[in-house]
Amino acid sequence: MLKIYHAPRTRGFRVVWLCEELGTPYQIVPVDMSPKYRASAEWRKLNPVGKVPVMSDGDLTMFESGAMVQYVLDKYGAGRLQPQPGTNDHGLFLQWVWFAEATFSRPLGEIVNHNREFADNPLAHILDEMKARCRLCVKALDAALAGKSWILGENFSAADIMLGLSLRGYLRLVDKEFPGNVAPYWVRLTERPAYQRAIAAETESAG
Ligand SMILES: N[C@@H](CCC(=O)N[C@@H](CS)C(=O)NCC(=O)O)C(=O)O
Repeated sequence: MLKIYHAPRTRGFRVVWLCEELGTPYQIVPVDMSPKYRASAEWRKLNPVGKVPVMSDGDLTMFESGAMVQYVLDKYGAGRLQPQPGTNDHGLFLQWVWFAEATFSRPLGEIVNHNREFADNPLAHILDEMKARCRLCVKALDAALAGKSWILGENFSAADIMLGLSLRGYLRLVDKEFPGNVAPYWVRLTERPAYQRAIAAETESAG
């Protein structure tokens, strides 16, 4: 069975949610998020830079949440939740998957790291700059979602899962609500039964 080494509200939620959407069996293995544990030799063996998540499937062990999502789609998706590879739609799917992590989640993660590492003296102008980058991502999403239910149109895909986790972080770290088309998109995402099951599984795993 897939094992997802995960801590609440972090990127492993993408894989948990995807497994819930696909009906793929998985188990959440809770991770101690303390910097001390993440720097330990035990954890660095699984993730060499001390981050979460990690996923294992038999004798395969992986880090990088987007790569895990793609692996699960390709191995267990049977064509669901991603367009046919090699098509224009798949190109746009990859664009939004990568945007969610490489462009949007990056400044969100840096806000968390800055607040932790410089808790005694957080630099407001640095935090403001990172928040501005996050708001620009939400503005891009607002424009891209015009007239659509999901980021690729009428079909929900794993790109929405990737983006959904970033939007979840945005609400916690940047602004308490979304503008324009992003607000109803967020409602649609969080009303999905698989999203709600993933939240329940995450909460239960945290004890
Ligand atoms: N690109 C990586 C980023 C992993 C990442 O930054 N994870 C965060 C939690 S969501 C973390 O472990 N942060 C702790 C740190 O960077 O010190 C992925 O998608 O898995």
